[in-house]
Amino acid sequence: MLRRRRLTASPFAGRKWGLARIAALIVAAAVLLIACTCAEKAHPGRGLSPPARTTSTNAASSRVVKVETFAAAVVGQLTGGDNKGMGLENGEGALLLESTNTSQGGGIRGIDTTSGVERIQLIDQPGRTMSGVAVSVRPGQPGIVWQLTLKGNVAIARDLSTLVEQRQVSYRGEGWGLCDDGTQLVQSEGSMRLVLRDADTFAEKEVIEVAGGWWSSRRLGELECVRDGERRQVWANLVDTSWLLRVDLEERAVTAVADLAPAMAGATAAERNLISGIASISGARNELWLSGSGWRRPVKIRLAARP
Ligand SMILES: [Ca+2]
Repeated sequence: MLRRRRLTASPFAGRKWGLARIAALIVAAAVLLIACTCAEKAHPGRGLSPPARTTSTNAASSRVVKVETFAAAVVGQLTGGDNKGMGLENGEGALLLESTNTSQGGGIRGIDTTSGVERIQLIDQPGRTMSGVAVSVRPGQPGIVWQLTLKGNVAIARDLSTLVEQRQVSYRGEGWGLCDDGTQLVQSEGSMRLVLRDADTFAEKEVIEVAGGWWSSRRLGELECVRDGERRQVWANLVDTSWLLRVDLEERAVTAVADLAPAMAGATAAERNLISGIASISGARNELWLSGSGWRRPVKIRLAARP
């Protein structure tokens, strides 16, 4: 009773208890603050607003690896044809296919590379400017010749044997170069992008941004798909230059550049910069058919490594 009274009667008893509680609360708050600070360091984004949603694209940037440099020399010339055909492409047999644009309209023609004789000519696209040409051949399926329109937003699918139009497919953007790498179509559109497309439906599958070198500010024009063993590659003309770029489609990288100027003796600077057609030659890895203002007719060139 006495002790209870003494405790309760002490003038400092209640204040001590209050101070102890305050001290305990301060310590607890300090511990909580330290814990929160540590947690924030471990998870910097915790407690913050979620980052803005990023736009998802299917564009894959190309890489730059060791780049070979080639120089071109003329080793042959067609006895027929002219330098105006666009989208040169290897057709069936020794036929060289190219887009034609006449006052009657756009079309396609096939020139025999051995005789230089024009074996087929169709002018069936009035009002359209035709550009890139690609040949798509798959086992067990009829071959297709795909042909682009420069600004018509329409691709023409033709029978490989007759070149007669079978159907049309619409697409967005401009159509410049086109080729088939054996698994898909590769299209350029007047930029540094390569558009990969399904070879049967023409549907867009993926876009490759070709960047990383002095060519980054240029534009890709005419294309030609080639194989180096199992590697799928594409030669592309750099618009308004006399240079070709080789892009490895599996590495997503530029692997070579080729200077065509040495193969255009007598051409003016402006003529050297107008390349309109590139076609591969079966069995000749470093040889190509080329057409452009630097020659009167399509020429066969050989690329040799420049030291
Ligand atoms: Ca071509």
